[in-house]
Amino acid sequence: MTAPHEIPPIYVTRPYLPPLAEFIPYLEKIWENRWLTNNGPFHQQLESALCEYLGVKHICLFTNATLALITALQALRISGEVITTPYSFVATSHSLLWNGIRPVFADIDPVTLNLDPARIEAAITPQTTAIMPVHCYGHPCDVARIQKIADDHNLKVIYDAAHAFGVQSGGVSVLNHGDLSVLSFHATKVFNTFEGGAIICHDLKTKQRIDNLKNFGIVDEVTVVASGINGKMSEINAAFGLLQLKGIDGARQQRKDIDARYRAGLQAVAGIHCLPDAGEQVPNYAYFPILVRPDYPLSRDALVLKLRDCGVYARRYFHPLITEFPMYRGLPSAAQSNLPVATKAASEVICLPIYPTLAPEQVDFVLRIIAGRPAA
Ligand code: T4K
Repeated sequence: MTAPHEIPPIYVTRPYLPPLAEFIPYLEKIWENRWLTNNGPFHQQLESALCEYLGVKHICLFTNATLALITALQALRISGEVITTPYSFVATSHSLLWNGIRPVFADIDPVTLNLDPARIEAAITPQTTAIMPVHCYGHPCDVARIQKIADDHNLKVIYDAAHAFGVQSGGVSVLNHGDLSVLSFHATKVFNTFEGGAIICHDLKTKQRIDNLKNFGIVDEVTVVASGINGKMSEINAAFGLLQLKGIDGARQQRKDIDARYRAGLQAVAGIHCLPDAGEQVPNYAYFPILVRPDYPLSRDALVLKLRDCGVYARRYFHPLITEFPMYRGLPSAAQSNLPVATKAASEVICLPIYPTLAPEQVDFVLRIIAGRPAA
């Protein structure tokens, strides 16, 4: 089946962009202020606006989530071993290596594809200092069990919440769990500032330490107290974030509609498994992963190619597992035998296109390819 000529490529995601004309007044203001970065007025406004929208106490904006993860580990003085998931984007574990920390990979839960708390507990050694779980695809981890393990073993918890913008669980933001949470505002995310990220923390003292670490460790003109990085968000990125925030609820509703259309359309397709829907939680519909099981007529990779031939650029997030990359595969915890659930998920997953401007007819087109039905 080939894509009709008028159908442009359908990517796994497209950035949500408000009308260009609405951004011009923000640019004019930046030109007028001549304040381009280093905690400028739009930066401060975005921090306040996000605290309110997300329902969190403190937020520290960053250039991207990778630098935010690296800084979060530094802020809590994490060393030794950190337990994390192999089923994520490679930035999660790279942040550990950048700090000289040894990643210890634990397997994931077969239903949520998030770190399995029982496997976290089993991976603890005297060198373990922290846990770095990922709210994969924006689905909340088992935060209560992870906190109990952390409390029992005196460990810190840093959530890689790159996918979890706006997600709530038990009536509160999922970002309020753990010691720190890190968001990504990359172009491919639910809320984007072109590039960007943030650390969420719960007290002012920690915010001050993080703000200091993202500004070279500078305290004042003559005092540098740590080997901090340059992780600051510029005024252009912050201004774009403020504009984008105005339309975010509408964009999330459009994602929700697409999620529902996929679920209904895939219900009867043998061999295609969708992850459970959000139930009582407030999700953000960041991704739409499906698992291609053996009773589907094609292999996962054959379906990816078939979609691509039709102009649909679905992605295999997260294949390969992080543990298959050369800088990790020699670690004992990276062995496939330690990670059977993650290994299976990575061999079955396809993330289907989901973004606010994806039209219902485009969703139906993707569904027809998967169902093996001829074009309408
Ligand atoms: N932790 C987790 C769990 C993460 O998933 C990520 C990032 C991070 C940490 C680190 O966050 P940041 O440091 O990036 O803030 C993408 C993103 O680059 C990456 O941010 C994201 N996770 C990861 C899951 O996906 P790629 O290599 O797949 O991106 P790329 O360039 O192939 O883009 C995917 C599709 O998106 C394209 O086919 C088309 C569309 N696209 C992309 C861009 C950049 C656009 O339409 N416009 C664009 O500007 O990694």
